[in-house]
Amino acid sequence: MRSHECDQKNASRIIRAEYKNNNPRPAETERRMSKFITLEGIEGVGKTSNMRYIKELLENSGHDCVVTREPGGTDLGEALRDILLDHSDDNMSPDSELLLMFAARAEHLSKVILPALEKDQTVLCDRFTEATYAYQGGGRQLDVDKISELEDWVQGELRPDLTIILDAPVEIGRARAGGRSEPDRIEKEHDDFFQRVRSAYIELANRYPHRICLVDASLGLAAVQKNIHEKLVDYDIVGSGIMTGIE
Ligand code: Z5A
Repeated sequence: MRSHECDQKNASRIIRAEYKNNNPRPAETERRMSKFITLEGIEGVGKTSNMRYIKELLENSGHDCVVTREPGGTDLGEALRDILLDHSDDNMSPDSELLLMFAARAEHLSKVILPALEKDQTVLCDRFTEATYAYQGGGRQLDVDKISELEDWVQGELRPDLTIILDAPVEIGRARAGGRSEPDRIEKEHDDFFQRVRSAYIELANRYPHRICLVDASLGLAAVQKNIHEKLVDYDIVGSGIMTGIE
């Protein structure tokens, strides 16, 4: 192992050890429901439209849910989100963009995600690190090893229990999102960029099928929700008999 990798691994271990010392985790047998679930996809595929549906399914299945988003979820994270998406800074370097995403994530993990998981709550997050692999890795074509090093440093061993990627052709997502206000700095990218983002998401689902799945988001909303429900059952997050008032 290279010495800087060694240093990073040690730093990560120390941060996690400090967190655990200050916030003792309930014994494994006491932890019943706590899951970390993330929702991903290119713009306009329906993440916002499906968050409430997933939350309701989880709550009807007995999960105590915390709903949050990235970049954002904390005061600092929301301030960084404004900087990241503000189209007045069109010259932000890809490395700065990557580091700001992880700065927001470090804050989000320490203030919101880890404390909720420690309290046996289920965290439902609109985007997480898979978005970084897709947008900064795929879209911006940054070195994936850099992202992986930051992921290990900031998250330690934590990965979502389940990531649902809503997948649809770029033209469908863009058409659905099209009627809204002025596009932000990332939404202003060209179709090629979003094609690479979509391909990176598909590659992630193929590489980690035990924790990442694709749902065809080009279908109508009712069919998409039925498929999301089936995935939550398949991955043992909710029972098959669980319904929502939305169905
Ligand atoms: N980003 C990054 O680069 N790196 C990172 O690490 C992270 C993020 C964490 C955050 O944007 C930006 O940050 C994002 C990636 C980047 N940039 N982009 N592009 P965001 O996640 O807050 O926003 P967004 O991706 O732009 O999401 P969105 O545009 O709000 O889309 P959505 O939430 O997926 O879609 P929606 O609002 O639910 O639906 C759009 C419309 O389609 C709406 O009118 C719905 O009624 C309709 N809809 C939804 N589903 C359907 C179906 N099935 N049929 C028909 N119509 C539908």
